[in-house]
Amino acid sequence: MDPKAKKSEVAGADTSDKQNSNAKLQQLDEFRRDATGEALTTNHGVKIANNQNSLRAGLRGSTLIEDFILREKITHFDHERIPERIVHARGVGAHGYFQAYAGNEKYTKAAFLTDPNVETPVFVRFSTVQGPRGSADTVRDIRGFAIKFYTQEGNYDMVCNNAPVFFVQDGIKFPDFVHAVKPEPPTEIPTGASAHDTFWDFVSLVPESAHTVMWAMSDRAIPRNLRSMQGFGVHTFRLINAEGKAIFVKFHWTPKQGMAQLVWDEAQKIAGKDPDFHRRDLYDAINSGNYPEWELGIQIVEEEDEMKFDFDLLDPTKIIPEELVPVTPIGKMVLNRNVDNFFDETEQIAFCPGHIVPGIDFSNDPLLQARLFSYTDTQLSRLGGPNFHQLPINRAVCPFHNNQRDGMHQTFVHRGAASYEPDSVDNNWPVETPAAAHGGGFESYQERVDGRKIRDRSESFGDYFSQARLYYQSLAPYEQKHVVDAYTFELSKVQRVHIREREVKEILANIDLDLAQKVGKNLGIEVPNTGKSFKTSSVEKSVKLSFEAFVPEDIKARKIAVLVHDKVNEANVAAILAWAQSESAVAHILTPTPAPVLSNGQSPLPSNGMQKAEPSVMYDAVVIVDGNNYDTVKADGVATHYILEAYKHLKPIVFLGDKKALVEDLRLVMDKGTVVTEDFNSVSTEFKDLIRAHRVWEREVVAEAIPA
Ligand code: HDE
Repeated sequence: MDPKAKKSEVAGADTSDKQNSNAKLQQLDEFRRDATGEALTTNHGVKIANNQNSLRAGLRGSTLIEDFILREKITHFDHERIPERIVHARGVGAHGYFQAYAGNEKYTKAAFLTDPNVETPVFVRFSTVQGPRGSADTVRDIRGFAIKFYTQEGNYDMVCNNAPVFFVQDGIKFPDFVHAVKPEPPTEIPTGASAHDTFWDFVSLVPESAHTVMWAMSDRAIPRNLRSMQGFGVHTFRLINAEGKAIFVKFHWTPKQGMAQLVWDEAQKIAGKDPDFHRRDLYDAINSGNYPEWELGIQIVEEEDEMKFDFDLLDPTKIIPEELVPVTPIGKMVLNRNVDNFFDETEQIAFCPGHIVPGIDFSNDPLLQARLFSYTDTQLSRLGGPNFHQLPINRAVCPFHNNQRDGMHQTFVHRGAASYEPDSVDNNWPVETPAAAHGGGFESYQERVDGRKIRDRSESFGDYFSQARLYYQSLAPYEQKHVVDAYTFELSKVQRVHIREREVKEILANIDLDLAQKVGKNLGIEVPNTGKSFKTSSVEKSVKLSFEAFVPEDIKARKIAVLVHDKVNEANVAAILAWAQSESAVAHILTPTPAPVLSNGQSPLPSNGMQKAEPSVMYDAVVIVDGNNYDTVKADGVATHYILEAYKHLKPIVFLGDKKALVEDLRLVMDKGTVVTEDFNSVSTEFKDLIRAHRVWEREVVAEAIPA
């Protein structure tokens, strides 16, 4: 056979997302490599005749140093790793586009935010903060949500998190915070977790962290998937319009998919059963055409209103409650194409909050100011030199020219004698572009600055507890319970009792006495009945802080486990599959072994996976299908555990026909998420609503009796 006729499977080329393109993806096309039909060569193009053996002095002799083919291959291999990100090492990314809504000119002159006819290419990278590159996806942690917009006016990076606040107020404390949360130096334990002494030591000594720690102890820190998370710019930024007028803004990303969380027991189990759960979900959703979408919104504060709040707009430990300033939608983002190569794209992408374009500017938030320095600096050691902007994934799609030259990994061949400016040798190209209302060069906003050089913090940053309390008070009762459980779990892992006590008595008691007493009771720490009286927020409850405010309209890409055994009722299976397809949900037929099962009509039903290998924790809902097989199912520990675990994790379960008896036999308590019926179609609408709501929270107390 002609070797050239052999086809290779170019990564993912067969998935429909690969048909989506944009200016950035076309630029990347120039760099894509596909060896189909090509000869194996050295890096220098010499064809290799034998890739099986190194060059030896005799059949059983030593290897010869002249074997340049071996040396080149091993040398390259030896250097295949680069330093992982010091924080946010574990991540996953995808391509997509951003499209502005009409009418944003009054806020900004940034072209990509004002022209609704333009689809600006984006690359988004989601991440956890604490764990290394190989750590599990579902750990309790804040998630990174970094967006690179490849605009025609230059790259703009919006480097967000899924929480709107941060642990410290000043960048000078960031290394302290990160050292405290990272694995402890003597043991390098724990991986991907904040449940250890040094984290709680630091945060209990630094009360400005109280608000963000509360977010980290809430369901926000265990998202069900990355598609169901909000994103926040955290800092206050500025937008500047064509007339030069500036406004303060906070950026918000709201997922069209709604919000959904894991339950803690489930999160821990997934970390073992499928540590790649989140990245797999994102790849799968995009591969199957369920493109995740977010709406970008801004909270707008006029410059003259900067001081009108009971917190400082420059303090990154504070939100602006939406009751005070609503979110104005300004555009949408769709992720519609997976990467071809994780390392080349997701690992090598380099974000920096300092990458801005005309129409956007910074504020004086001292955390942001330190970030402006840190990100480019970290790329120098991570990506090996000052030319990381030339890596394909980092290149701007608009022209970029200057007199910066040489350096490690220079990939351009610069022409001309003048690499300085001004010059009269090359006619002074490239030239400056004066600032203008449209298409001009970047000009910093001329903020008036007046003050003494001082190493101190403004008193207006001094309120640490009122918004932590606001957050707690805004949660639904079951969400509050999760917060209590999370503090209890984490502090139970803290060995030094004085640290536990300090967190409960000096932090939690100042946030909310009830919270402190509940956590204290669990830990055996007495909390006196008198709290200190600290400032309270002007807003008592902020609706958008609870997951309750984000129930999606559809169940696209939600996953349903369909448990079947031999002699299953094929009519119901067909009904479930047809319904799931019509809802763009994912239904998997899960069988006792990977072999097909035989239905009651003797037809073979192909398996999408076996029940043991695709546990309930990977699904959002379960259906156990009827058939002439009750005794087999009842005696099958995998199947019954499947149901018990899904019930424990508050998932909607449909018991069809004879499987109704499992409710009693497994001693489950009936509730609205425990649906029994003969005919699947008769409950499909009810089931959809349950899956939209995602969990049956009212089951939580009863489910505590289920061992897991
Ligand atoms: Fe980062 N952060 N950060 N951070 N951060 C990094 O940059 C840093 C902060 C965030 O997917 C690093 O390229 C400092 C806030 C995300 O590649 C590093 C301070 C927010 C990502 C760095 C902060 C973030 C990073 C590590 C305090 C939310 C992942 C590798 C002054 C608004 C980006 C890298 C990606 C990554 C520094 C605080 C979000 C070391 C010094 C606040 C999403 O430069």
